[in-house]
Amino acid sequence: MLDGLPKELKEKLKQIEQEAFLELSSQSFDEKSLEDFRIRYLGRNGKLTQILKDIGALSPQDRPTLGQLANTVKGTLTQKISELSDTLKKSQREKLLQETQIDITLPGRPSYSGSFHPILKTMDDIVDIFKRYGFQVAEGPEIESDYYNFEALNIPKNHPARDMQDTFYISEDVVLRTHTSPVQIRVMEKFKPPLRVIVPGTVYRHDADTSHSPMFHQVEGLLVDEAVSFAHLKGILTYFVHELFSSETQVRFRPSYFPFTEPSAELDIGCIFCLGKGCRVCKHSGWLEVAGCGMVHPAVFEAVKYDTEKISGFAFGMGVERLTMLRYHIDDIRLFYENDLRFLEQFS
Ligand code: 2U9
Repeated sequence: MLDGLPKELKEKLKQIEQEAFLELSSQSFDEKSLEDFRIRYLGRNGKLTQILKDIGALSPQDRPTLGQLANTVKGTLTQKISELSDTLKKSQREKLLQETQIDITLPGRPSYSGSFHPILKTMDDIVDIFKRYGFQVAEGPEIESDYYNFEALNIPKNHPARDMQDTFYISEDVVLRTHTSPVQIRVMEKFKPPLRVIVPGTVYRHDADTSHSPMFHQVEGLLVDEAVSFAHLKGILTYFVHELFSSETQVRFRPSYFPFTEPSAELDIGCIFCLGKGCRVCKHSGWLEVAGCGMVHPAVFEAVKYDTEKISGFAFGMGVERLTMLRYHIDDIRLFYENDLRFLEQFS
């Protein structure tokens, strides 16, 4: 059926087709050489493109048949190139997957989650209990004036109680606070009674051994109102002990002395380890000291210009390290500050 068409073009087309398919089957291609091949045959100046142009110049009778033949060759070649290109891409993808393969049978790395430091945990637990009794949280500066840390709390200069406190002096009138009590003075200066405040904070005393650290934490409380009595103090602190330890825990109030409270007492709880039988922790007394407390001294109220005829109040203070050591049976205070993860992880 191709008889009568310009022989040379037909022969040339056949030759190009043969040549192209021979090349395709005898050579292995990569992306670049395949693209070169495509350009050589099908590019703007490619061999096949050239033939198509030549066919365009044939007479209208000869053009369709040879044109159809050329288009078939072009179609087959395009299809073959596209197949080869797909195969190349696929094997490239597979190679990449092989190289970047993840071994899903390897054991995973554990993820560590942080936790609250036991001191902070105890401090929060204590504060939360008092919040439920209507106390509000107050905070204040760790660097204090002699006035707020001592004078306003009925501890004048040369008072023997200043020796009890092992103060760090920054200058003659500026100290690192030895207790959080100056915060309650500042609160009373600002607000009128009735008042219920709970004051957690860091304090400093020049003291260090297995149960004392130069930096430690306290929670102090203050309640001021009309007709507040020692019975209220006993009631609230007994409830508190039952919530922080257990409802079975025994309490006792033992007379003591603090310059800022009168009368003053130490709060003891029945030993939580031997339940009062006597052990090493309670030094065979059956009791553990957990807080100090008392009725606020009138001299303290006078310093903040409260009317001592109208109001009265109670205050208490506790060392957070000591309570945490009791709660978790820790026998060396220094463990709290080393930040050894093996220690801290036990509280997560
Ligand atoms: C004001 C008036 C009175 C706070 C109090 C204690 C007793 C007490 C110690 C417990 C262990 C300190 O951490 S510790 O060493 N605290 O014994 N604290 S009464 O009394 C106040 C506070 C503020 C205005």
